[in-house]
Amino acid sequence: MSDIETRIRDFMHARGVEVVGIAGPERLDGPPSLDPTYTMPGARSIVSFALPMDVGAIYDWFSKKSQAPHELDQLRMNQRTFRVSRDLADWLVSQGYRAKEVPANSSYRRHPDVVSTLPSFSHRFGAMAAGIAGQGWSGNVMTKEHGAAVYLGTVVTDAELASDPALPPRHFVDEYCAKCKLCARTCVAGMFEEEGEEQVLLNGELHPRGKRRNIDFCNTSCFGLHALSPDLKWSTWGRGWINGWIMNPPDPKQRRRIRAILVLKSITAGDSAPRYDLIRKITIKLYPEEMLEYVAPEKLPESESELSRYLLEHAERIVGVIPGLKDPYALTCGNCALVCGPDIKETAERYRALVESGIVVPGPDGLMTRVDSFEEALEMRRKYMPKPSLFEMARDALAMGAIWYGHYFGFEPRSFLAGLAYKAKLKKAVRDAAAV
Ligand code: B12
Repeated sequence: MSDIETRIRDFMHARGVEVVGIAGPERLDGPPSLDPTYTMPGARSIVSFALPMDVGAIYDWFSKKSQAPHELDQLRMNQRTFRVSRDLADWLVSQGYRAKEVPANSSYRRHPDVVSTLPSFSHRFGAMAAGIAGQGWSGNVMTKEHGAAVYLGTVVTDAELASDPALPPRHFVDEYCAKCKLCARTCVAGMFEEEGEEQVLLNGELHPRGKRRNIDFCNTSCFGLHALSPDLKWSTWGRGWINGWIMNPPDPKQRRRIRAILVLKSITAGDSAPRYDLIRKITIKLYPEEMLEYVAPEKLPESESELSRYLLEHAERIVGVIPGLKDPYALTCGNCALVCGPDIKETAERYRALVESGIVVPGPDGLMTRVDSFEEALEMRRKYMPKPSLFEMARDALAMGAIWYGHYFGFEPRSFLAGLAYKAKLKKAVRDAAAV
């Protein structure tokens, strides 16, 4: 019988997963979110895998042709990574090991700052440790096969597995990003810059990425609270604009002010809680396969307005999102990952599709509508921007608080201490590297 590592790969390939890697016990030294025992006590190794995003859906998204294909891809593929992970974990158990899948997303450790979003396990760091990916400039990890436009999954196990070879820490940043960095220009809030690196310490090696200016910039644009490009020429699919940031980029160091704007903007949108609940539920809960049958391509209505109604019903009735959802399209950005293809030419193609696509704003029928200019967008927003009532805002703010504080508030001494130890190691490694 072939070794367990080969049988794991065969199991994954049989399920259509081509990009799969293994990291054994000696390869799991890094930030606390690379510790598999947090997910399953006694875990010793991980299996990491990546599934590609639908590239056609990315072009529909960037060119503002339609939001739906990529939203459906996110729904289907987050459930698929979860399903494949669960199946692999069950199979490993049938082989006499213990194993557990890591949820696709939204499984954060409890923390006094509920928006710190420190994961139970980091799929990114797992993918780097298992040799299937390397850190890219945006902080997303890149695969040789699909760039950063992938969905990641991980299974932890108590099996002592042999590790696959890892990529050199600077592989993508030096070989690819140094000639590209278009991801930085796709971020409407400028979460990271084109110049200036920061490091992550993994297995004694420093892995570079673009220096983050303020992670709340990503929380803001990725949650659709600010959607307009700095040059006012294109947008994400978000409905929100932060007027104070138009032609006046915010100072990333004003952390409290930016966090306050993020919170205020999200609790006055009127539907933030059901939108986040939708993102959370499709990434942290594994639904029965029937859940996806309802959104099988052949079942979907043709017209955008009927499709929007159909997916809204799916979110409410089948996903079970809390009341108050106005549109089924909870995701609005992800540009920095979606733009990043298997080669620089493809990335440049996607970037062009985005920046030449114009601006989308709420239109007459409540659907997002594409316009060519900032002036037209202003006019459309004046006419059709939804204005939630005070009651809707208050209900939504309470629901948002209940979700975030209910699931993520607290203090975990183990994580805190592990974080301090990691930070000290990182500081020393950066200092030593600078001294060389
Ligand atoms: C939290 C989170 C977010 C947050 C924060 C992102 C961040 N910190 O990087 C927000 C909401 C902003 C976000 C945005 C996006 N995300 Co996200 N997100 C996650 C999540 C849950 C964890 C990310 C992570 O690994 N954080 C840990 C590390 C990377 O964060 P860090 O800032 O480097 O940590 C530093 C310190 O905090 C410390 N540290 C690390 N871990 C820990 C733990 C503890 C306890 C302590 C004390 C300290 C500590 O060390 C690090 C520095 O050395 C994962 C799912 C998962 N479970 O892995 C998805 C994931 C990373 N997201 C993903 C994607 C695609 C996106 C978006 C493109 C939006 C989208 N469409 O989904 C953007 C990209 C933004 C960007 N450029 O990073 C994909 C990534 C795919 C890829 N190719 O890398 C993932 C893997 C989801 C999936 N299953 O595919 N995301």
